[in-house]
Amino acid sequence: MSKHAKQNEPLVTHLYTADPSAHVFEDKIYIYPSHDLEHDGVSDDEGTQYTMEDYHVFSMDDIDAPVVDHGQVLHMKDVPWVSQQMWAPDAAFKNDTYYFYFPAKDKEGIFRIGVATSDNPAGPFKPEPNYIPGSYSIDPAVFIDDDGKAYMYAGGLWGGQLEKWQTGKFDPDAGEQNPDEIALGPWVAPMSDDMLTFAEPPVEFKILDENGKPLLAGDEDRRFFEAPWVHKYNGTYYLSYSTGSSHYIVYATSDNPMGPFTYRGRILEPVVGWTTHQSIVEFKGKWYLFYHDASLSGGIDHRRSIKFTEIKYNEDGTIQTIHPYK
Ligand code: FUB
Repeated sequence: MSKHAKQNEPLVTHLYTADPSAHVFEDKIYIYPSHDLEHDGVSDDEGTQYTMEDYHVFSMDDIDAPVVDHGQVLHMKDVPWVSQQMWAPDAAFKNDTYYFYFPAKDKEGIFRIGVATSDNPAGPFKPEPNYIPGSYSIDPAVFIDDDGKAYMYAGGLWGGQLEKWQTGKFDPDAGEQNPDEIALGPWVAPMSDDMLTFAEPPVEFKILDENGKPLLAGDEDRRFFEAPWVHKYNGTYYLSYSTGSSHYIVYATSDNPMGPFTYRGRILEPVVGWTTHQSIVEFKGKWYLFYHDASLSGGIDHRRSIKFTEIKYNEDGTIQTIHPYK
């Protein structure tokens, strides 16, 4: 089943899809989203409503071409360490291999990040038997720099459990930060050459304000919540992310892929639904934001649809804010 891709319209209508990570592989756009299941179960701050179990991969030969569903590429039952909730994934290409990264809860109910491989960007993907040692929380995004070095970024508050790792160990009782504490940032880890493990343990990095001071936890319009994504434009590293409770996609920049990053502004105003999650990719000389909203399901937050729109940079490198329904 496929329809022609159109900006700001659902790219997929026969399934609910979210958290699109878009990449250009083999001259096409490949999209690696989550797959929202239709259910009427519990909805809470832990994200229990996101009971996803598998992944599909989609591709577009061009920006207005039909969207092709390559079918189920990985299912929970094929991953020995996973107990539930296969959330926002990403993919990368190196060593003539396609790597698919996905977060899920392990048998202890702790979010970890797994990896699966294929020789085809459309999968299917064969999972490694265990999660990546040292990985935790959700929303992995892998960025490969011009020198070939790869970095994984990840993290997400609340249901994503990031605040439970503040001591370096998982504390199931750890609660939210106080508003005047320095906000928790995402973590970054350089990947080993085999792309299956970390070359160095994950380190948290901060997002700074215009005066070089770390953003505070109470700064909900700007502080990191989830969905980190890094792209490079004119030699600068751009970290985009969701602010969660205030529902913005914002960005921060750095001259170092390991951070820290400085907050720069808003990319996407709130969409229909609680969550917002993005990726940014260059294709044929233009830049695109892939995102999701819940308009296809009439606003049911765990039945989302992936979309895309073009983004524009100003001369100074800032990104123009997108109003998704204007
Ligand atoms: O799709 C499940 C979770 O919702 C993702 O991991 C978050 O980024 C949010 O979109």
